Amino acid sequence: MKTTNLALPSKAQLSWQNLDLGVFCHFGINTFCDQEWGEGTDSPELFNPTELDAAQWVKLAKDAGFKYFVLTAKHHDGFCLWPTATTDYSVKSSPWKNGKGDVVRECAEACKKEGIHFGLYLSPWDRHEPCYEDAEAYDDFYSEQLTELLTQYGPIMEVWFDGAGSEGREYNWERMIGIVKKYQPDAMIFNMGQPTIRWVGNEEGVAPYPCWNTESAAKISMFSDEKVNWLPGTPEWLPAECDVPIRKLHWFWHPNDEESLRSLDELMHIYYNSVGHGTNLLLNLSPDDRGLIPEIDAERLLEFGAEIKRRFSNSLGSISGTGTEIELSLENETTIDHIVLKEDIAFGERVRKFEVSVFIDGEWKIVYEGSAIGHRYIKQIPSNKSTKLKLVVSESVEIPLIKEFSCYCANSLE
Ligand code: FUL
Repeated sequence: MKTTNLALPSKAQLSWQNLDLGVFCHFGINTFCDQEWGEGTDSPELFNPTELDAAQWVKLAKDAGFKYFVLTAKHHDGFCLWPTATTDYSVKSSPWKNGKGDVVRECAEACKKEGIHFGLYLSPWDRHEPCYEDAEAYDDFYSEQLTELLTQYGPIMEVWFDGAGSEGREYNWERMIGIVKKYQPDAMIFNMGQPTIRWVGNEEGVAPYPCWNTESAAKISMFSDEKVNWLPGTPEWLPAECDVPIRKLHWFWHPNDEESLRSLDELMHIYYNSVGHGTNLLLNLSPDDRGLIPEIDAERLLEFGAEIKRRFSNSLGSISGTGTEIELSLENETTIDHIVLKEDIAFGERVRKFEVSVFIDGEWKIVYEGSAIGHRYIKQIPSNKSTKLKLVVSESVEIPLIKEFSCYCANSLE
C-alpha cells in the first residue's frame, strides 16, 4: 500500500496511543506546604508522609482502568523524590524513612507489580538549584538527573518535560534527547526538544475537534504564546496528550479542598473531549500529606473508570472495513445513542470528512457530519431505534481504512 505522503506513527507512538488513559501524580514538598509552586526554599524537614503507600496510588490507577502512571520526580521547586547524587535537596534530607526512602523506586516497583507503564516528570525549571543561573552548568546537572532516572528504575514509558517557567530559556535539548534515546529509546517525549507527543494546549482536559495527529505547532506552556522550538528530526506524527487535574486548578494536594474535586459528569465531559477526540488523557491525582490518595478522590476515580466501562464495553454492533462506505447492521432493532469510529492509524490518518446516517422509519437520516476520525472518535448522537447505520467518507487522503465502526446505547446525559 502506498502511503508516501502520509505521516505515520512509530511503533512506540502506536503502543502509547493505544493506552488511552494515564494517571499523572503530583507529589512533593508542595504537598506539605499548601502550595502549587514552591520557591525551592522549603526545608526538606517538612517532607514527612506518615503512611506513604505508592502501591495504593498505582493499584487505584489500575483498578480504574488506567494504563500508565507518570510521577513528578522533581517539580519546579527542585525537591527530588529520589535520593539523587546531584543535590541534597531531596528525600534523603527528609525525616521520611530517616532519609533512606525513594518515592520514585516505590512507584516504579508498584507499576511493575500492577503491570502498568511508568513515566516520569522532571521539571527543567529548577527554583532551588543555584547552578540554574549558569546554563551550561545546569545542563550538566539536569543531564545527570535525567540519566539517574532513566537508568535506575527500569523501563520508562514517558518523559514529561514541562515548559512552565522555562519561557525564553534555552536548554541543551540535543543532549537531553540523546540521553532519553540512549537509555529509554521507546519512551515518549513530551512537548520539548524532539517530542514524540505534544501538549494539547490547555489544562482543561479538552482537545479541540478535529485534533489531527500531525499538528506541528504547539505552545510551550500556559504562560506564554511562544511556540515550541523543536529540534530537527521531530516526527510529523505527533499525537496529543490532555493533562488535567482531578481537583480543579490544583495539581498538588491542599487541605480542605474537597469541593474542587471534579464531578463524575465533569470527568465524563473530559473523557468525551480527550479520549473521544483521539488523544490520551493524563488525569492528575494528588496524594495527601499522609502519602495516600484521599478516599474521595479514589472513589471518584473508580466511579469514572466504571462509568467508562458501563458506557463503552458492550457495543451493539461493530464492523471494520476499507473504502468510502461502510454499513453496520444490527441483529435486532435497538436504541442507539453513541457511535465510536477508529481508523487504522498504523497507515496514517486518512479521513478528512465523513457523515454517519442511521436508518430510521424506512429511510437514511444523517445524524452526524464530522472531519477527523484518527485514533478514535466518540460521538453521542440523538437517541433512535434502528437496525442499521452507515458511514460515508466524502473526503480522504488515500483509501479510508476503518478499524472500527461501532454503536452503543450508553444512555448517558453527556
Ligand atoms: C504546569 C505546571 O506549572 C503545573 O504546576 C503542573 O505541573 C502542570 C502539569 O504543568 O505547567
